[in-house]
Amino acid sequence: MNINERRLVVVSNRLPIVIGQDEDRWTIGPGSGGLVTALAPVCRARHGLWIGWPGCGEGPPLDELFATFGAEQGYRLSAVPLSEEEEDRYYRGFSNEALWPLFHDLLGHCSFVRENWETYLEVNRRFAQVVAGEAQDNDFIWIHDYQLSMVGAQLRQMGLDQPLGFFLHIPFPSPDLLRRLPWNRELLKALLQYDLIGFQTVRDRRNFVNGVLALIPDVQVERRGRQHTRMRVGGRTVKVGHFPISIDFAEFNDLAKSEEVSDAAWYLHENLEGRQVVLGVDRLDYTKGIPQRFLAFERTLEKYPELRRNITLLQVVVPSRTQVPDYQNLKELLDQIAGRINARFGEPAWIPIHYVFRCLDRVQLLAHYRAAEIALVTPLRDGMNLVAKEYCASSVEANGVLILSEFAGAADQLGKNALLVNPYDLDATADALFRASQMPAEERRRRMVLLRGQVRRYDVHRWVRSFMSTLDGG
Ligand code: GDG
Repeated sequence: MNINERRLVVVSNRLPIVIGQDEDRWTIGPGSGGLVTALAPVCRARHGLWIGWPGCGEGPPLDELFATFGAEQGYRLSAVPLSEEEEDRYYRGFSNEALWPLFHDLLGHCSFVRENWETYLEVNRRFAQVVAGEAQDNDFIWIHDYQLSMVGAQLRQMGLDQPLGFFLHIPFPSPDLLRRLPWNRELLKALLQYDLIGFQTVRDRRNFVNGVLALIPDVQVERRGRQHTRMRVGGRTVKVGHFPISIDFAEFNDLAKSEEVSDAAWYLHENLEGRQVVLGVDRLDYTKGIPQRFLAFERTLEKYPELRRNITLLQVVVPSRTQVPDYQNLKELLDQIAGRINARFGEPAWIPIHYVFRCLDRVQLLAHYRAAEIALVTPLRDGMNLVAKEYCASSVEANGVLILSEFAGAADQLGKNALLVNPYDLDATADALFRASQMPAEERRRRMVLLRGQVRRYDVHRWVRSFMSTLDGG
């Protein structure tokens, strides 16, 4: 059966929803974040099913809310409930304090606890049970991200033989780093149970293949192609490919042009008194390099005093993983650094860093993208980074400059026309900021037109098609 005729079942840690309460009425709406932004349009187009943890306890009437959501959004939801202890060990403990930092090359943030690993296995088995309960013969089951790496292996054990795909949204570490994980072989063997394993970049794909060859005996590379590598494992063929995720370009482009966004962008700029706006937008996360970004901005003001009063850093930080201690510490650190820099350089009529700690609605987010002359996207390490692509898609006048970390997956595609920086190099980042602030209009335009063309051509729909056709093809 052709993959396109199959029903799409997406499995991810969190369902793509936000449940809230309006007086005594429960409400449900679509969530935010990289994965949701990318997959919701695909699920909608294919009338699919999305399975995941609803992110709440037993209070809300899920059946009723899911029916409302299905009618509004055009795809169905199915919940995997988790107890508080499971959430703590599987999600906070193993996913976010072991895999997340290890896979982002930040070994110092890792803690490897056996009980957390065991709960991770157990919760992955529970996800597999819910998937098995919902599965039909004609499904294509697409599992997402590091929280659910073992679900495919569990499904195989339960006897399911539908095509299984896995996509890792975050980077995959080098074999040297992977060796640090006490359960590295179990993890690799489980991943090899999928039919197709997708990574964001060539480098992640190469790290995985090299990790398998170094740690798992009796696996052969059958063929190394441009788009994917075929590996032979216990009589089966597993494809390992790279598929840079993207956004719905047309959706961003259209909304960015709307009157609502144009007006909001104009007001935002007026409030900052016409100064050049440098924008940062990130989830609160130590991988995003926000403290280093503040320090690079400080270095810019030291090194290029002519920019003082003429430039403002507008940093939006979306609250995230607030239960994890490293994230609480990060929030305090950011308050401290921004406060110190503003006290050092600020004047009655000029605040160097405007730092907002909340989630913006979509119109405001796009207004921020449109209002900013420069986007400063400088993660220490990032699977892809959709903010970089959204900024380009929203720069409808093609006059923005993108400064991008060389350690974001997005650098592979956008590096040629962005200004690439090493976020640990404060001087180089300061120089890039200065260069961006002085860049002549025609150079800004030339670069941004090419960036927009790149994001338009390789949009999220192409990402899905390319993943599926690789699974289907030879
Ligand atoms: C993971 C990987 C990979 C941000 N602030 C607001 C807001 N956002 C939305 C953005 C964007 C998303 O959140 C962030 O996506 P990123 O790609 O930057 O980062 P992660 O959340 O870490 O995502 C990443 C991604 O998965 C996809 O594979 O690119 O590397 O880490 O879409 O628009 N949305 C709203 N208000 C905000 O204030 N509404």
